[in-house]
Amino acid sequence: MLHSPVAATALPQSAPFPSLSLLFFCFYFNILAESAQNGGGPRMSRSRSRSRRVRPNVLVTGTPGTGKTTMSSLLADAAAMRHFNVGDLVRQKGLHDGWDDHLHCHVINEDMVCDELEDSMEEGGNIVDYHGCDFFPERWFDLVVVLQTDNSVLHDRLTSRGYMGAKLTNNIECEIFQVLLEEARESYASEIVMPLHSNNVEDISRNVATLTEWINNWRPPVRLKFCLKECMWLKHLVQIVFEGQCPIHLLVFD
Ligand code: DAT
Repeated sequence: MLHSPVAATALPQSAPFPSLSLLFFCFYFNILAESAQNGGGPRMSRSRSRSRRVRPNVLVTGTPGTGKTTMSSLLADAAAMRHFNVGDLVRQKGLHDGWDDHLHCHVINEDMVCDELEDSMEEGGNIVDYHGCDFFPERWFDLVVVLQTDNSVLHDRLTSRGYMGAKLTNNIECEIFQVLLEEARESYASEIVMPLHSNNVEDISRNVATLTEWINNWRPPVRLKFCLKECMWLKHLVQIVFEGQCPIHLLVFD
């Protein structure tokens, strides 16, 4: 039988298993990629360790009055998650830099809020509800829900809450121009941003059911993560299998 001369010379004697070689290089670059991810970017700087959470974190955002707190609290009960209402947390723990007389609200201290939430977020199983989303570390969330309400419905909700003047106008405009949806899409991967209507009680029930199912079906993303020690162990195993003749060039590990 004739053999192709190209094929016969293409593979050096010392490396008869190029696919395994390739595999090891993949592991190596995986390590590099992991370390770059853990240290990369300003929003990753709060913690260098990659999360090992087994339950997801969900951010529920939207203009004030769209129903974040109502929906989040029902969802927390239905899916056995912790609910953090960031507005309440800021008031209760004093995570602010004083009072804004113009907008009649506290000036939130974003760093203090993130520090307060960090440990819980690392554990997973949290629903965070807040009318802003661009200052949280991106790595915290597996799903970002943006609640949306028709302007006339929202207007009635906000006036019955006592909003008036600039505060009322700003919030209605915020909803008209879909500011929170845009902020969410700019701050998180578009595939994890989920806009949901929140006009009536049927919407609440449907949203809670949809999100409960999503949470219960969530599995941690599979990440090929090999540390150098594990790779060396694998190299030794291959050497034993091939009776001391390791066919793989492992220059990157030597
Ligand atoms: P947010 O947390 O976004 O400020 P909320 O949960 O406090 O909003 O709700 C504001 C008010 O509107 C409150 O009285 C409950 C009501 N509400 C919220 N979502 C609703 C919905 N989908 N249908 C009817 N009423 C709703």
